[in-house]
Amino acid sequence: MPGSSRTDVDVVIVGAGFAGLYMLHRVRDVLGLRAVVIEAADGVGGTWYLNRYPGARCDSESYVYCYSFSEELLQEWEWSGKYPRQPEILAYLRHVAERFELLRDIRLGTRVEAARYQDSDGTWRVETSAGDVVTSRFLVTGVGLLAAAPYTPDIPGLDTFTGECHHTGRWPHEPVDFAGRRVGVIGTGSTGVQAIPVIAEQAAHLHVFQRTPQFAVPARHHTVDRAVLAGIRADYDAIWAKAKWSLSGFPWQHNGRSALAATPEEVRRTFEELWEQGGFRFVFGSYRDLLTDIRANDLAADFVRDKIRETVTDPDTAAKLMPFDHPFGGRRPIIDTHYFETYNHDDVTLVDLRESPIKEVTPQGIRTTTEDIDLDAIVLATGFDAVTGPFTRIDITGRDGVALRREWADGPSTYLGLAVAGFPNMFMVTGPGATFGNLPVSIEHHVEWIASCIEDTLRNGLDVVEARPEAQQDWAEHVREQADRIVTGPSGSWYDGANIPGKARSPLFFFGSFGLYRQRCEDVATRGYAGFERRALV
Ligand code: N01
Repeated sequence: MPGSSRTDVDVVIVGAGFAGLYMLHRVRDVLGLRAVVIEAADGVGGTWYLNRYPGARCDSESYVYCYSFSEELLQEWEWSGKYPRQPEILAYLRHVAERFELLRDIRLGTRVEAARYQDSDGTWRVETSAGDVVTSRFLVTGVGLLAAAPYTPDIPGLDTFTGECHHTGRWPHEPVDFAGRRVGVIGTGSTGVQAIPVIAEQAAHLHVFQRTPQFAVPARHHTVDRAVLAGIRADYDAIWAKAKWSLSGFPWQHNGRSALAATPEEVRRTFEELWEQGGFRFVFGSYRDLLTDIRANDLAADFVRDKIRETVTDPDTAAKLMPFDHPFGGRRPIIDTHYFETYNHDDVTLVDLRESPIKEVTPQGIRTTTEDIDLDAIVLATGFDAVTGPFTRIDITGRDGVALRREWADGPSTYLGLAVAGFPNMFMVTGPGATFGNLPVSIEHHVEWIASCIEDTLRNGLDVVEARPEAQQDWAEHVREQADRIVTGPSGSWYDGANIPGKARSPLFFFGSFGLYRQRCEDVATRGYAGFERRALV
């Protein structure tokens, strides 16, 4: 594959998480291009380097939360449990970086501050926090959906708090000891729900500050039985084939039936079985209309609310924990371990912020409209400026000096979540408008698609590849149609930007299936990268 000596490298890759590591391997070791990864953190791992909060664990099953591109890697890595904890995933990604000799082309501790497309010669100038500039033909972002852009709400007095205060997405590398301390956790999304039971075990008293109650399904975490693992390893080809063409990146589908056609007893039995199995099967391996027909969805929502009622002994607390304002799956489904049970402990108190909102943080703790709660530590599990935030933190300018931040001010628009009109030779791994689900499956797909597009462009002697505005417009409409089709679609969470005050609200994902999306990307490639303009520079 011909590189070009006009630039420092052929490809600059931003971020050294799942996406950046594989992208580097693909363009450097498979295509033979010169590439560098630039990563702000001091280690590889992306999300899993940064999110070290107590209880941090993946909620996709370990055997599919990994790369599939290397049979040797699949066969040699031993997962310890059904769901991998953060240190284990980080160890896995470090292993990948070492095994494929990636580290020599990764610049750690260096932030990409700006990336500017040069109209004159069709190259990118990437400016880093080290004060230098790297030039390249292609720019590929592997900035992730969340971790690069933690969100801290603007709560009056937060900076006056004299105790310890940490955002879960920027957790210290040294252990934080909550033993004997009064702790407050703000936020009950996936992160808070994972952290709360673990912090409750250590703290003298835990106050949970909840604004929106959430649906959560038990994980049923357990260690992996060696015999089960051997079976999985022997069957990996079939497992990946299923996952790649599935609804959401997992190797199973819904049961093909409508919840509305089943008797109440059958529905109950099906839900009970899935509840016992734990994890995302309850969401994606259940009835086919669970996420598309509000009447089917209500059956699942009622079932989960019943479980909360059964689990939480104090009826008043149970009532506060039950969501009624959004459909099941309308926000990102949460997988928990002993979350609702935690509220049965005497030293755990739920503060319902809808009844008594936070007025301010004081030097001693949190003041709500009804009481002062003294705390030694505050944990901000308050989420992220998701999907677009990691991009808008970088000053990216495309053709004619147009800023990506400005282009996306009213919500992002992309072609397939992979490219943006006006930003030639820039590709995004899991950009806005792509699928959302078991992310390593999306990431591998994107990396391979992008690498093939670059390869094909260079092989044809072309210099520039750019999404056409009309193709982008069509895709944006398709994304919106799919979001509307899902009755549980975005409803006031990071899924559509609603969690960030002032952020434009628009669907940030393609809510059609992974299979549908993969097919569309394959068709585009087969038709000579239809919807892209490719040209040689004269
Ligand atoms: O963030 P969130 P997260 N006052 O935005 C609350 C992934 N993830 O970090 O709902 C009081 O979901 C906010 O309240 P409300 C996963 O995709 C994956 O938990 O806006 N509360 C909410 O409760 C997940 O979806 C794993 O009313 C305030 C919480 O903070 C995504 O990360 C594990 C507030 C934020 O919830 C984000 O999850 C963990 C305020 N001013 C996370 N502002 C895996 O297992 C915000 N909140 C792979």
